[in-house]
Amino acid sequence: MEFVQRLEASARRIEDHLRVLLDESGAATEDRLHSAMSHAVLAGGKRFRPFLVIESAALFEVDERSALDAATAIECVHCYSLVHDDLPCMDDDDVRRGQATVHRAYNEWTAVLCGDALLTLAFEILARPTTAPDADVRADLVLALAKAAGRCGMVNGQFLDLEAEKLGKPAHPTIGDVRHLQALKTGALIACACEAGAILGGAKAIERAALRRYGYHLGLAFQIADDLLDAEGDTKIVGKLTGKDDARGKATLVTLVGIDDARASLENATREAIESLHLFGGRAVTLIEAARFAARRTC
Ligand code: GRG
Repeated sequence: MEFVQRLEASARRIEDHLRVLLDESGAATEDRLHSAMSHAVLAGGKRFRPFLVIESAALFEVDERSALDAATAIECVHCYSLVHDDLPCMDDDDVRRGQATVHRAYNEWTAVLCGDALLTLAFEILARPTTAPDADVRADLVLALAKAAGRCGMVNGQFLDLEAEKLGKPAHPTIGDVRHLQALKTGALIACACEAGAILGGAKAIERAALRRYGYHLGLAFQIADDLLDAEGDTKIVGKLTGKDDARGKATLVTLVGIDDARASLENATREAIESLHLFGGRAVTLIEAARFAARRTC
């Protein structure tokens, strides 16, 4: 199967599982919160992070249901972050995944609570014995996701991003500042998705570290590709407004060093990601293709 077909097939499985877990979470009644959560999680999206969980878990022959649960939990965190990022007090976006953002389709307080509910649902999923029978494995997953999503991970990256945009701090961001911010905002959750498979599979420390390193470089590549899409992409294909970074004077690798050098950094990060997988040999072929996909994506 071609890589893109494989990614799409995995996305359908994640969506089916998201539907089941949303209903199981006690929100089976069709109230507006359930509806907002469904709007946030079921409206498309590449499902790239859950794909990484499933493919990294496949390296260690992890049970399918466990991998699917952990993958879905990480997608819930990703979807929550998008809902909150789109809020008027943050990035103030009207369109996400080609449809109205949650605060636009519902209202602001519903969007805040919808994000909160998705974030907590993620940890509820990871804490269930069905996700992993071994309590130490569950605790390890919870710890890894909390660190990646929280104060020293994605939330910190988002904070630095907003501080830069709204308060002009730092006044003259360097490439190092931008890379640090992006590694936290985008890279931490991607690295966690790659590491999750190793945690589920009881991998050796060296294998787990390799997947983390892969995730780190993949996260950088994914973000540079995002910046390039913002600079060059078509809103209709990307599924959100493009050209925003330049309009807002936002510091990204593209705005700091230009398109050509950003492309060179993207190639570099992709190569580093692929090299990180060498100890898995031919078993990592899909993860290698995932790195190439992240670099060349058009949405
Ligand atoms: C609100 C704590 C908090 C964090 C928000 C994810 C995020 C942090 C902000 C989104 C803004 C953004 C453009 C980030 C850069 C890269 C990124 C995460 C893009 C969106 O992820 P994709 O491309 O989206 O995987 P889909 O829709 O395919 O899931």
